[in-house]
Amino acid sequence: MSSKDPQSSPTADQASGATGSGLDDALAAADALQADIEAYAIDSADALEAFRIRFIGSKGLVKGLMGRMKDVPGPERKAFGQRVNAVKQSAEKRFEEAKTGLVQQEASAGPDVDLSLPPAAPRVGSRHPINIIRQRIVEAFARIGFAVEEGPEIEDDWHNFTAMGTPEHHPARDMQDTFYIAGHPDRVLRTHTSPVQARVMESRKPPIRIIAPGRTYRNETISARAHCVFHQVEGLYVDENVSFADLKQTIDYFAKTMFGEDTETRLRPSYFPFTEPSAEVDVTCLICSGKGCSVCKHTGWVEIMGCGMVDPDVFENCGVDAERYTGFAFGMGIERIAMLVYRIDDIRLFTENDALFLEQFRSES
Ligand code: 2NM
Repeated sequence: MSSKDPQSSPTADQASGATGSGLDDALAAADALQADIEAYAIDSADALEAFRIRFIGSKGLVKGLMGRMKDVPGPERKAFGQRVNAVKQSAEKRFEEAKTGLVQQEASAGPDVDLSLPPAAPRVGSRHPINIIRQRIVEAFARIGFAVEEGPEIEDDWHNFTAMGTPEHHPARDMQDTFYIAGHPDRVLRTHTSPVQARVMESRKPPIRIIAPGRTYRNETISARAHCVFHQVEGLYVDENVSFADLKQTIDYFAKTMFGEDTETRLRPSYFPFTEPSAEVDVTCLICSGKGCSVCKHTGWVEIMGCGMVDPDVFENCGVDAERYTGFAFGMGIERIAMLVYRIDDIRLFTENDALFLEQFRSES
């Protein structure tokens, strides 16, 4: 055992041998062993265990020194016994001190961590799909000179309804459709972002070329297709000689930028209180490219927005000279566009904050 120990020394090993003669030899062996005990390097748990086996264990060198008792003449055995005891105690003391030192060293080093390793990649969140689509819409219009405008979500009746051609007893104002602020009959949660455009027209002279993205509210029964909180992007272009052809070109540019160069656009006549004429915009189905599928209900077309030429009454309400200026406006639901782009079949997913749903948009952030 001792020959395998890297710290074994020939001097100490003699302590276990019975080659010496008399008290002097035995005491010399005790001194050598004492010196070895003091010099032994204990810098690890393994070294501590090796120390214990070598010196204190049942087959250790202290035991071996004890075996020399028979070589010591009778009258001197008591003194030698005391010497062996002192050696034994010093070995045990060193053992305990080294053990305590190692435990303290370990505690102050903390958990078993390799501080040279690079840190684990931080888990970052992903952008919300509504935000991703909103930004893509905004960027498409920014490229052709539209500036972003924002406004309050709590609106007054004038900007949300009256100025927009929705008079006092219009069904859209019904409690069933609109959230009114309790105790404030004149205040509503905006039902569209059109009041943002109304405020810009009131405060600024044409040319006006803006888009108004933002959160809107309608008192709808929540289902897979409808929610009471949703998002819109509306656009407005007012200047001299703005025509329906400008509207068509702008819409066509947007559809191709948003959904791909092969996308075609068609307009169907429609009605809005704030535009005349008004139209609904369809694009060739982004899923089947017009061949027919369940998303386009086998028509090859999907509706993406409404638009029209701003009604002169709306201009007059907002202080724009309707004799001099014309303009077009459009509006779309961000949820609707996001559902088409990402093939999401339930609008409620946008507000549930299901981590597995949201994580799917990580790569787009
Ligand atoms: C739509 C459809 C058609 C619209 C009109 C206006 C304003 F303020 F200029 F009169 N803003 N947005 C508009 C026109 C919105 O959403 C489906």
